[in-house]
Amino acid sequence: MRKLLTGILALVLVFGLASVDTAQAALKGEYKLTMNVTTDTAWGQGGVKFAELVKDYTGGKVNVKVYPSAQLVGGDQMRQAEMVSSGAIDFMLNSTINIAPIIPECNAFSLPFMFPSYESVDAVTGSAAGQMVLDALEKHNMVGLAWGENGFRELTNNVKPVAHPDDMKGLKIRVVTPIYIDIMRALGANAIAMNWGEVFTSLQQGVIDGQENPIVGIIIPNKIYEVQKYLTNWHYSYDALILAVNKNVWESFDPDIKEQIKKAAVDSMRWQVHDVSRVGLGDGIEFLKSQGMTVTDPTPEQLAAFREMTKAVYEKWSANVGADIVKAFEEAVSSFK
Ligand code: X2X
Repeated sequence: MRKLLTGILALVLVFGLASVDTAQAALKGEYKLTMNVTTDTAWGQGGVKFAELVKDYTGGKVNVKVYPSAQLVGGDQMRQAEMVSSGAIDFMLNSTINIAPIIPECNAFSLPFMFPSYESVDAVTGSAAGQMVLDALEKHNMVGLAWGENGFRELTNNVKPVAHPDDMKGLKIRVVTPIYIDIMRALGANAIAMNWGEVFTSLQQGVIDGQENPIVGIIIPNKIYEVQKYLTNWHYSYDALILAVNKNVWESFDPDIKEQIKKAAVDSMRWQVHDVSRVGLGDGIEFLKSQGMTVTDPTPEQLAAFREMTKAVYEKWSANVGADIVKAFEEAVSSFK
């Protein structure tokens, strides 16, 4: 009897330890998260917050390390999604713009003048329309955990105030993705494709005249006002962020860890959108003026002219995105106009 009990105890111990071992072996010492911006941008702060909350909610079991400034991809921001898809990188906090070359559904956010307000953005990201984009990630071996925000992209340049498409003729504007190249060309500008990491120096050296990016998210933290004189507050395109993870990495987590990481994603991104990105827009514009920038708010008629000139681009790229997603976006947007 004693022998039997000892035997059972030994078995329990061996199997007990083995199962603890496998659970722990499944966790890596470090999970890499890529971003192509610095940690002091609104976007970057969201990535840092996510890593902190993951550590907190998993009781230190999961360690996410943030790699900013596209350092894991040699500065090539478009490669991040591909590397998370293949598993070479675990997590990304990435712009839909940078994901779109492999997942065209992401271009739905970049369609010119799609969103009139933040409410209309939230109507998309908080509904089945946004879910359609996240589902598209799954087909590429990634799981979308939460939406973050880079923001409405505003135009800056060094040549003249831009209030109407006529003002854009010949301006050399840096963009990063094919849909924006088409938009800039439709408006008469010369579009130049370039990674974000090279933009500040190129503006400084006059290689380009202008660029487009969100005010609070990017223009202020990157001191773009030091090398740009004019800003056009035209909300021509909205830039959403997706916090995503490689699917095999995701499946390797047990249900408790999944729940804790999902909560860290939702909480950190809610904070990033509502307490960082959307705070201080009015002050931000005043700040840019105090730094010597001239800020132009196009009139409704001028905005209509921009919209009219980019209509063909909207139609062309809708086919690339997929008619069903564009329709779902348009319906969500019009419910909140
Ligand atoms: O490259 C840009 O303009 C940036 C930083 O906004 C993106 O990554 C899309």
